[in-house]
Amino acid sequence: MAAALAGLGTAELAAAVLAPAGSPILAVGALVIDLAPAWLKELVITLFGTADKVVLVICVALGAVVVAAAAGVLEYRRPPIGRVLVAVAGALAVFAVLSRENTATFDATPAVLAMVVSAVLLTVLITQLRRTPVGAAASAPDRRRFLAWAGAGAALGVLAAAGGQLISAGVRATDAARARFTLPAAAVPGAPIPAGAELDIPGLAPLITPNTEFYRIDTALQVPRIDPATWTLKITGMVEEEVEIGFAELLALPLEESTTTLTCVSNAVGGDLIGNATWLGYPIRLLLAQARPLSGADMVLSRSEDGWTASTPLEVLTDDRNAILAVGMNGEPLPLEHGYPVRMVVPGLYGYVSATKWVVELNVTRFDQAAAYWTTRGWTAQGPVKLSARIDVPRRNADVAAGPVTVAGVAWSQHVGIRSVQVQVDDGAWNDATLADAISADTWRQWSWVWPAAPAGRHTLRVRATDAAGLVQTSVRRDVIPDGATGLHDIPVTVA
Ligand SMILES: Nc1nc2c(c(=O)[nH]1)N[C@H]1C(S)=C(S)[C@@H](COP(=O)(O)O)O[C@H]1N2
Ligand SMILES: [Mo]
Repeated sequence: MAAALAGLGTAELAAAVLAPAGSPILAVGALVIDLAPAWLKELVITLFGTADKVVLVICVALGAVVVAAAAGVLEYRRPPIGRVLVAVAGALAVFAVLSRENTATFDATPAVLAMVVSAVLLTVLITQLRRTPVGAAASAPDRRRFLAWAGAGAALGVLAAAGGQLISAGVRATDAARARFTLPAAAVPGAPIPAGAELDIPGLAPLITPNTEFYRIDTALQVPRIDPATWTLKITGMVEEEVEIGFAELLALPLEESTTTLTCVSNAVGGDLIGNATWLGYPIRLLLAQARPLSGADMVLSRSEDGWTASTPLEVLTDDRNAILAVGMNGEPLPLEHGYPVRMVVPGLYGYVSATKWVVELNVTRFDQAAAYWTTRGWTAQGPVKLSARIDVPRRNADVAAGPVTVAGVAWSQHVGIRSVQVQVDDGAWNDATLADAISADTWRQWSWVWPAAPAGRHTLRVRATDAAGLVQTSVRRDVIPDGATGLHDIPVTVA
């Protein structure tokens, strides 16, 4: 285990200095993400939410420790099987690195280094262990030498890994470029946010979600670090003319501001994988118009720098909704984890079929000719956001005093809009909530209702929304797979 720690730590340092995509642990983790079935991904998100990535890295590291322990025992009992195991693990790491998008042979250097350092130290340690007589006292010289080497190897690994984190060169360059970049002003300001759009109710989700609180979902174990100076977006495939645009050219176009709610297909009823932001960007329909899609095309497969893809109906990107290539989020350059330098934002579609972060290509194609990342893993090819509502206040299991109690939350039916929201107590009648003003049909809408809370005891509060087209939210409970959850959000509360 000390030998593995020394090897993997050295690899982290080498990755930071030489090959940012070369971390063996992160590459194996990324491979696990790509191979994981939809149910497992769901389970991990349900259990750990946005901490899913930390959990994965810990699992891969624990896996490495287990393999290392096995290699140690085997090398002691039946050499060279331990070294063979190290070589197999190293080959797996090399394969994982090379299976990533945009990696070159050179990126496998840290994994090879990890293998060599681990194998050499393993050999040294086992040799010393063999010299130690069975049952030797802890103070025997050979035993002490073995422990000193093992300790030094482990310490070297930890120090190297920590050093790697500190000096991660690629990371710093992108962060500095983002820090220098000031967002251009909007040529077309967004619809003003009405004063009555935000209710002043403690505990209610803010109308605009601050960037730092915005949910994050993606397959990128390592946030792609893109140098905006080299970033380009290509429009390819079934078009009359391929178009390529760089970052400076994009910023020089008349950018438009729009407030749009973004939500994840994995958002369970009542869940928090949803946020609302004011985005700055350029309409995708105008870029597509330059490329002139061929008749017969019905889908745009957008691709990120790290090879993730989304399938968006061409129609949605060419109609008059605010489908944009976004560069700004709530007045700031896109945060790195939300897609810097450029991402897509498309009102009315779940993120997995529309909201490509770190976007570099729009491939105009057909649904019967190409499939996106999640479509090949059990999710539907198209994913319109479902009408839904959530109770934020009171909290689940809250104790409230008898008398008037404010019940409040948000409701959304993107690109259609919300007509009404109703609240039910236990199995009673539906009561109309008061709606806050709408920003647009593309954003969530806050609502509130005052509940004359009585009698004392446990009660269930339930919410349902009706969209602007008259569709009433269904009470049928369906899981998030394959195209988004349905059912009504309810919470238990106790009246004192
Ligand atoms: N490159 C890339 N873009 C991506 C994803 C991804 O895994 N990779 N995930 C998508 C999904 S499933 C969602 S819900 C949204 C989430 O965007 P956010 O993390 O900014 O909230 O991003 C989308 N864009
Ligand atoms: Mo998602």
